[in-house]
Amino acid sequence: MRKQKQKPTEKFTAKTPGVLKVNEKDARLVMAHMYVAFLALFLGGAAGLLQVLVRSGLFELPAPFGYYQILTIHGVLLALIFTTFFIMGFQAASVSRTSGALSTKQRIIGWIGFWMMTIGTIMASIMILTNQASVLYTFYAPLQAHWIFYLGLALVVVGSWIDSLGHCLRWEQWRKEHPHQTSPLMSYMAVCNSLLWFVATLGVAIEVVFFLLPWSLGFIERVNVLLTRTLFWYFGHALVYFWLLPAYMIWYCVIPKIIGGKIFSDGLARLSFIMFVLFSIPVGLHHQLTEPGIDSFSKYIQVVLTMMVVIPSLITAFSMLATFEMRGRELGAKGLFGWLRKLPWKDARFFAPFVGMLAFVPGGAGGIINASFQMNQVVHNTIWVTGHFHLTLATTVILTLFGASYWLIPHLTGRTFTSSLNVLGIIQTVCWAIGMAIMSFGMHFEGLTGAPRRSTFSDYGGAEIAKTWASYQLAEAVGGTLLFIGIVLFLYISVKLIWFAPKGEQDFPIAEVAPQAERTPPILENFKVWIVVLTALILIAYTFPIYSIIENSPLGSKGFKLW
Ligand code: HAS
Repeated sequence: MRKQKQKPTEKFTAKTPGVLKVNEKDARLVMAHMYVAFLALFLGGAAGLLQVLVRSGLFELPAPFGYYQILTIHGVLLALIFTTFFIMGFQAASVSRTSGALSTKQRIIGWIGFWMMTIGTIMASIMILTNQASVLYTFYAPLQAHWIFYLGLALVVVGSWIDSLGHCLRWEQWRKEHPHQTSPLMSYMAVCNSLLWFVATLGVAIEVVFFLLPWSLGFIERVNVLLTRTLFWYFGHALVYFWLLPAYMIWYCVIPKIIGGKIFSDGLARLSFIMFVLFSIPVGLHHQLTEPGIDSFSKYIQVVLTMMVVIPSLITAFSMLATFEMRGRELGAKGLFGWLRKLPWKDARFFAPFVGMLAFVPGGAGGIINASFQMNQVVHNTIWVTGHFHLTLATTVILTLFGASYWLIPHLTGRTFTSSLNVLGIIQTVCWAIGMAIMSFGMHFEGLTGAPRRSTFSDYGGAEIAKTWASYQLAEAVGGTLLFIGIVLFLYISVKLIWFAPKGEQDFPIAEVAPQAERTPPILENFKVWIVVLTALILIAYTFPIYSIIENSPLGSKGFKLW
């Protein structure tokens, strides 16, 4: 008998019987985060479009806007605001779905965090829009922004601590209600990411509260530039894993379900997350390998630790390939790569994250090049680095979050991801992938010839080398334009999923663990042990460089406003 073809609409909305749903009140909290995130995505994306056009020499910004102001809007709104709001909302949904509804107290905590972050975002955005904080998303001293900008960012950080506290409390409650059981994987992962975030943001909190804020208020005249930058990077590299881990939550827990398979190993997934908690933070000096005020041995230690933080990504690559292959073979795939043909290529919920995974192969390899002490001398402060993070953050992570929105948003709003929206989702992914391939590879190759990053258009006084950059910059403008079209398409799909798609029930897919997987070692759930190890690693990596920076610190610098 011929098997009946499944209608796409059913396929994309299929419900798993007996699964938990995100509680309705929690859904409202999550959606509030999504509204801010999507607004930030639109404004930040528009700033990105202007930027590539200006940088290619095709367009001049009308007064009073300046290139570095637009660059700050782009970086702050996309890298800091869009990501933090999306991730906090996504974590709340994941915990509510896998551990059960938040209690009233936990939900109130979530709302307090959300409003603090929103007020902070408004304060920082007003300062950037009125050109009082064109200091880029890394806000390095001695560039000095208005104090309201720093206070706004501090509120975003403290708000996110409060927000994620609610997620951790819900996980803790589940553990008390289910003694001696392994906690739900997705909630556990959300707790790992919250812990990583809390410990990492301590660095930037100290930088802002004790240095930049009093300095911009005029309470202190000078700041130690190297110390503040080191505190920033203590936070800054872990920040990239705070972005990456929600994508890995989706890869490990959701993608296997979408393809009809199982999680390869719960224990391996938890091990990779614990390794991220341990090794994400004591590696910030690899952003400062060319910094003259830090000794080579401290840099060497952190380069070694950076290679450790590559391992959990390799574990993840292995786990994903194993999941795909297991499922493919179950469906009768033959040969070494026959399983590839069995994957659901026409399902945007799978296709978008998969393209993200593919981008992480060159993106991750580029990271290893950056982290290699000598090779960093070639690429540091060139536009290669910008190419690197557009592959990792703006493709691997963002495409995964886009793909997740296609089931998460309708799940929360009580609508369905129809087959026509699915087709749009595939087109959106293709548009993004082509745009990013053109833009990011242009940036990588341009960077290898020494083109600087964080710089507006210049012909560098007619220098020969600058002439060779023109074609790359044109390619970046073409790629960047496609990316903006991708953002508009994604937001169009999201608006449909929020307000206009047909009402119905959309599944929040969560996979089960493969029956042949090993038992999860209980030690992986014992955060006390991991916090002790993490503290020891941070002390080993940072005690000497921080001591040495303070001991040998020069007078410090007054603030500069170069815009
Ligand atoms: Fe990075 C700079 C090193 C990962 C983001 N990085 C940046 C900046 C950002 C950023 C934003 O060591 C710029 C900051 C600034 O403004 O100055 N990065 C690394 C290393 C990794 C890495 C070692 N970065 C990321 C991720 C990011 C991100 C992830 C965002 C989400 N990065 C650096 C360094 C610098 C840097 C230096 C400073 C450069 C400088 O001089 O300024 C690693 O974590 C990468 C490990 C990843 C892998 C890939 C594993 C592959 C997987 C895909 C599996 C595929 C499948 C599908 C299953 C080893 C998991 C396959 C299917 C088939 C059919 C084949």
